Amino acid sequence: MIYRRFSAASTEEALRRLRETLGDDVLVLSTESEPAGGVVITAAVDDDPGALEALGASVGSASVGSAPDPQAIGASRSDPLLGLDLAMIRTQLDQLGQRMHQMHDVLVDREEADPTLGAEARDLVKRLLSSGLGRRLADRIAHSYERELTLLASRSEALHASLAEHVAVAPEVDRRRLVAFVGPTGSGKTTTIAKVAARRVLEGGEPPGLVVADNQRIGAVEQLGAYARLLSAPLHVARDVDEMRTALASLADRKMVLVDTAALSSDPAGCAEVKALLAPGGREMHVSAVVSASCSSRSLERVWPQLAQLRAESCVVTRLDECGDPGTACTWLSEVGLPLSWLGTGQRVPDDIVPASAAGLARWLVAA
Ligand SMILES: Nc1nc2c(ncn2[C@@H]2O[C@H](COP(=O)(O)OP(=O)(O)O)[C@@H](O)[C@H]2O)c(=O)[nH]1
Ligand SMILES: [Mg+2]
Repeated sequence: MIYRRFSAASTEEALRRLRETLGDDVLVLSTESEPAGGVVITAAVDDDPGALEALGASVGSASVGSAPDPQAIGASRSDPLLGLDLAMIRTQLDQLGQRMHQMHDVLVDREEADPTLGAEARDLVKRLLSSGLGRRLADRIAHSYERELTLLASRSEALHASLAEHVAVAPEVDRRRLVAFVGPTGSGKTTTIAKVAARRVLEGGEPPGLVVADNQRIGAVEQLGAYARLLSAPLHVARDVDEMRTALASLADRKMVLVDTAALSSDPAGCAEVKALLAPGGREMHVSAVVSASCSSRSLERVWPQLAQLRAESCVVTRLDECGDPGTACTWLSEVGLPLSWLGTGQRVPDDIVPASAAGLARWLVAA
């Protein structure tokens, strides 16, 4: 993310200047009035402006669109306004991350293994812990694994069965007609909708109806609109409850309708607004959380009350490709009792999404 502050005599003027500088795909973080008059807008923009185009270009193709090299981006950026050397900060964060991993490994090795587990199950615990899974959950999975090994033919079957017992999956979400995606900024809501919609079309299904209920992100309509055009999917904008009612009524004959929402932040008013906008969907509306696998357990815990308020029933975990450690998200899901629906494994639309399954989890959690 690149952050900028724009001051101007009026909000309109500040917005015009920030759009001229950063383009349309920016996120307004705050608008403050100056004591002496005028306003200051703080905005953020993804530090990979080419990503959206790359995604758009790859719809319908199996091979186009690869993730940008984060090192290259970091090395080429500095922020004169904030006086930050972003490349240096990135390097230091990388080094810090590596040291934390080393410390984590040392601690895991020192932890007392459950003496009731056999050697193979203890080894499984170690592998689960190193992909970020919580100790208690890892122990429970390992106990199930030992039991399943005595019942099932192969180790992988035993592993899948033990994972399925403790981390719920809900792959049938894509059979729901009306699904809204909610979650923090940049978690991948819009991209997930594009992936799900594009998969549906590539499988020969009717293009899903798309509804943008995101008043917060400048360019939100254009972002989903680009996919809607490519997929010949009807797109509706719902800025308020009446528009949502109208949008849902005109999409009533669609077999699938996907609703994009504004990002959840620490401001509870934002969550209340999302809730009000989704209300016309009634009981038919399935609410799916979208969180990034790179989120810390603290940020997941922080966002949970809002997801619970919105009655999230399942969860998409994105950015497995970047994080490689889905254990933190899985532990949180099992604690809050939210089933996993899809795994986001990259930026490409629609290739980089897989319905959640125990086998898929095993691949990411223990490379099995
Ligand atoms: N590497 C990676 N990037 C992703 C994934 N899902 C989304 N993104 C990227 O994350 C950024 C924010 O995604 P977006 O869908 O706009 O997030 P939203 O704010 O929740 O709607 C975009 O650059 C996406 O390409 C994923 O699974 N892996
Ligand atoms: Mg979005």
